[in-house]
Amino acid sequence: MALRKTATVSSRKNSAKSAAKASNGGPVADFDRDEELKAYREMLLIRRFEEKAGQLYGMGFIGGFCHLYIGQEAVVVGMQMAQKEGDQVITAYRDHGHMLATGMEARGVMAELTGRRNGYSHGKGGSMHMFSKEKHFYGGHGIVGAQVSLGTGLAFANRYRGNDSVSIAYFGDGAANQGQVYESFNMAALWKLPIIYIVENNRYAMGTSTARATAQSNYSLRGSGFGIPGIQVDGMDVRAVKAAADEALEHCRSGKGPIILEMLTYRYRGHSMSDPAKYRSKEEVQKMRSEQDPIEQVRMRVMEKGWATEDDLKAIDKEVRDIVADSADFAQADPEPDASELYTDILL
Ligand SMILES: Cc1ncc(C[n+]2csc(CCOP(=O)(O)OP(=O)(O)O)c2C)c(N)n1
Ligand SMILES: [Mg+2]
Repeated sequence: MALRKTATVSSRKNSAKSAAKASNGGPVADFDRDEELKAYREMLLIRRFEEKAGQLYGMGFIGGFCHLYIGQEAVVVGMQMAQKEGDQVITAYRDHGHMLATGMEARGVMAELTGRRNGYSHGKGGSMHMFSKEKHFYGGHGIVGAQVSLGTGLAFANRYRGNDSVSIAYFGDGAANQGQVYESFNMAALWKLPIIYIVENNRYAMGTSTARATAQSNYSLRGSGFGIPGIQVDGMDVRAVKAAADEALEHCRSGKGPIILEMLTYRYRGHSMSDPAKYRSKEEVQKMRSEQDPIEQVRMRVMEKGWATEDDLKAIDKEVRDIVADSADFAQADPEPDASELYTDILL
């Protein structure tokens, strides 16, 4: 599918591009060896962390909701590689990958998942409710679409304060049908707020496919009524995400207001830990995994270019596995919060 834009966006000449193209014909950033290996490591960290979270859930160490991000790693990693210090991130409940990408500690995220004292919300928030002011991560929200309005508020604050930070609000294809998204679009366009709206189009909202629920399934066009430009991005190719991120950040920082990036992506696991998986075939999932996996794409490229050997990649895998294993050990050894904490950190 060709790259589509609904309005003129900033010139592409500033971002590094190569002759290579993403699977939808869009541009890709020209990564050097270090960038490829950084992307590989960051995506692998998220994948291994999520696999471990899935295991701990199955063993009963994690209670409540838990939505895994496996398959979508290129989206947050490509975005994060383009961001600068001070840019804010806000997302929904499928949030562990976003947190790790901002540099939040695996130990603190895992301890929160297991409801322990040293978790990011002191064990009282769980999977969907973690925050880090230090890393500019504003949650973790369970109300579908709420983070879009909150993220618009963050952008308003940046504009009001006159800084050049950009707010990045992630939401799903299902959330894109919520009313408050369009109220937010209106205000963001009216006041030219520096915000990137990222639709993570993973094709399903719980068990409902976009084809069944959505009149306009090209989400990059959803801002056209407000004059908000949009770009459709191959969200399985981390270089395509980085190229789009560079362009979108430049657009926002130069005072042109909001922009939408629709990331064409896919989640491999169920919606949450309890998912009957009857709404799609195993073959569909397998096809995506074998043909478009974001981590495998980088692995193939670096091997082909001779930028890394099997052993180099194994060493990265080991380093990542050690971090994840350490986070799981830490989370299981960490005590639960004391009963006296029941009424701290909450609004009564
Ligand atoms: C306001 C609201 N309505 C309904 C729900 C129940 N719900 C939770 S997740 C979800 C699907 C959202 O899908 P999407 O936005 O595509 O995100 P994804 O899970 O694919 O990441 C729904 C309907 C909710 N949490 N909040
Ligand atoms: Mg979805």
